[in-house]
Amino acid sequence: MSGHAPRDPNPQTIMNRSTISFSERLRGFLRHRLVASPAGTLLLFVQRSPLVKMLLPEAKLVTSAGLGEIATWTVATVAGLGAYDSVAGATTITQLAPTRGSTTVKATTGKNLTFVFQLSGYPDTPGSWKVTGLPAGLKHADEKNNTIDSVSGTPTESGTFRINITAYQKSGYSGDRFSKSFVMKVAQGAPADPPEIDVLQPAGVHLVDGRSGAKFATTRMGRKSGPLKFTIANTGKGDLTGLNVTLAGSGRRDFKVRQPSARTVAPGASTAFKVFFKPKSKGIRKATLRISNNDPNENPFDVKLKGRAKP
Ligand SMILES: [Ca+2]
Ligand SMILES: [Ca+2]
Repeated sequence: MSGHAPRDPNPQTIMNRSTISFSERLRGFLRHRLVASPAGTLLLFVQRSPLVKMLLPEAKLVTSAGLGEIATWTVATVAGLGAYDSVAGATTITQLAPTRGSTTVKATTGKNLTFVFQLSGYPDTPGSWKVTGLPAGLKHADEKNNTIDSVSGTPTESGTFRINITAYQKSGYSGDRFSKSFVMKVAQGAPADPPEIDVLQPAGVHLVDGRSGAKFATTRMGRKSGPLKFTIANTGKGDLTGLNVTLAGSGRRDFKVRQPSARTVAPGASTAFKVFFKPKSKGIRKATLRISNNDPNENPFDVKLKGRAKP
């Protein structure tokens, strides 16, 4: 008999107090597994082990005659034969929703997901839960003292994610633990509210991405022309974000840009920026004005620039 007082068995247990010695020994074998109540441990073992036929009579024998050594020998043999893992398998974390029983969780960016999971086969209620590997946009409910926990939200990144869930016997992620991995497959969904970029120069003239051009007045080499003002409007339903203006092409050093005053434009709003011609060499100078943005089909938005430099 071990020195400390045994805990009260779970009411549902089939065992009585006379099995505590056996149970304590069994608990010793399984101490790295998620086991709490000694009687509960034995119950799990008896219920779930493939060696149930072998063990159940032994347990009864222990109960009636107190022959703990036989039971201990049996457990040691079971552990040695590799049944140890099947004992651990009695406790499991399963998916309740959206796909009950599956280890794969399917999701789509932009669509709400509620992933519910449950710890079963364990006599105690987990004190705390930990979830790692979630894609952006999802949040762990972080339940306390609950056999059921969940993750919900709207995924914002697509891909395949390995989600690891751990149930802890006690609060603060302590005590015995049990972990389970799930594969979350997040498909790319169409943005519900895309932005729509509209670039105007001069005011009132709508430019076409990759085709339209803007021409500067003839300028002396080394001098700076007057500015051409470009307006960026958002005629879509979602925010136009990530605005950044750069220059490309052979004559990119012959022009100067000032970044738009706003990097994000709300639906129905606009911002503006200026471009100057400051040629370093004579003749016709060309470059491409490149507006980075998050419009689904006009990123980057390109405009051809042209100017003539005189000596
Ligand atoms: Ca567009
Ligand atoms: Ca457009």
